[in-house]
Amino acid sequence: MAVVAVPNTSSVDEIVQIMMRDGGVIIENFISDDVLNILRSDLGPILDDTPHAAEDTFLGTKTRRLSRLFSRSRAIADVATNPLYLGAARAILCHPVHVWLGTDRTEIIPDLRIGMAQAIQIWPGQTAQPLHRDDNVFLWRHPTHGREARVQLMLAITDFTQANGGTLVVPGSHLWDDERMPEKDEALPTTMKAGSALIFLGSTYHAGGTNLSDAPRTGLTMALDAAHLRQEENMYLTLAPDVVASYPEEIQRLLGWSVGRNFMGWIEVDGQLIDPIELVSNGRALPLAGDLEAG
Ligand SMILES: O=C(O)CCC(=O)C(=O)O
Ligand SMILES: [Fe+2]
Repeated sequence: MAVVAVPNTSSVDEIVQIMMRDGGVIIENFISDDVLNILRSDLGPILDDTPHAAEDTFLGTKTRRLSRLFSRSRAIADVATNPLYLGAARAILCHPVHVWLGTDRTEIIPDLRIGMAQAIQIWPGQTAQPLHRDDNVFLWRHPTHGREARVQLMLAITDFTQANGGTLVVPGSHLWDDERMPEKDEALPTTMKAGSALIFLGSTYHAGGTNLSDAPRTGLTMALDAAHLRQEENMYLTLAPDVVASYPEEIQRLLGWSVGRNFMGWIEVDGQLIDPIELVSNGRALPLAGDLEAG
């Protein structure tokens, strides 16, 4: 058995149908060689200088994780706006809901947000991550009855193989409840050529695999999320870092400068996913400088 792979000429409907049945699908030749080469040349040198993550259970100590990607390669925009990815995420996440505004029964169509983006480079010797669901960040409950929170992408920057830690996926696990434990022997490795991508639901159990090869495996992951899963007021744009820093830590955390055990709210600094409170409390400037010029 293998994760189902389809050509990039498939329709959004075909892709969504497979995702809702299996939890994920591979799209062959998801991006062009040109975009792939730009991603490699923009991110490769930064990854070369990025230390391995320091946390061993989930993030891996032989794994490099690089975020803030929109300030590191403009080609990330081509990944986010790929019509099959964006189209599938819209079809899965943007179901209209109805609310009463006084006597008006108003239809609201949920929007999408990019929830995270990260290059993940698994080095030889790294063992597999624990199987998990990426909608854990929202503490989403299952079964979702079709009400999903997140549509995740894993783009192969190098070839993904069983030997080099190609993402492990448990087909059908998006339908399980929260009592059922995922078993390692239920997972299939994602094998795909560089430029192809796995798209999967936030409710699908998966994990980075063990890299038994002699070269790093590089992937680029991104989440498109239901846009309402956020703070209502955009504190990050309206409060200057020094104003936030002038409040007690309890207020800083309540405002959102914090991370939970469910990984909600991390920032990437020097390859580590850290609690933003660390930057606020030791006076380092936020937001962090990027590597791209604006404009
Ligand atoms: O690197 C991979 O293949 C998967 C990584 C992953 O699932 C995660 O870090 O949440
Ligand atoms: Fe994950």
